[in-house]
Amino acid sequence: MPELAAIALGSNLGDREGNLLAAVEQVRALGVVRGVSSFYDTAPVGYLEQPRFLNGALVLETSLGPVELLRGLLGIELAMGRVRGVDQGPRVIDLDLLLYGGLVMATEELTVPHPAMGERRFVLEPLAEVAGGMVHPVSGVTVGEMLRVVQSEQ
Ligand code: PH2
Ligand code: MG
Ligand code: MG
Repeated sequence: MPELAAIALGSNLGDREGNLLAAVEQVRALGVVRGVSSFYDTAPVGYLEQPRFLNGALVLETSLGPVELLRGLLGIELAMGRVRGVDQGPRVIDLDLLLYGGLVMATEELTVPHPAMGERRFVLEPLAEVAGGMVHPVSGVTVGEMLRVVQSEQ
């Protein structure tokens, strides 16, 4: 049974828009892309001494299991030349698995839902465009409602 997965995209090195578009094309190898958000120019959060990001989100219908999907996303990051440097630091491409249907899991390799998604406007704003009705399986709150909460805080 295929599942709907929500994936966040970010880039703050090189041709940011080209990088996000190339990543979307490569994600098509992992399933059927059901929606791609607009891209948002955002100030860096966390580690501040780095260029601004371009962030987006997509919804993927996939028959891959969650860990296979995660490994597929990491493979795209590597193929696009991502080098692991400073934690939270600059990157050509970052693909984060946010939600995988209603699955809740936490292992060393993968935690879904993504633990920080509810605090990150740069994640929720694009995600709400393509998956506003998706429900966070722990809180039971929709993505659209989560966005309204962070908008009222930030
Ligand atoms: N990603 C981070 C750290 N900080 N800030 C913005 N605006 N966008 C990001 O994608 C981002 C960040 C680590 O993954
Ligand atoms: Mg990230
Ligand atoms: Mg990441």
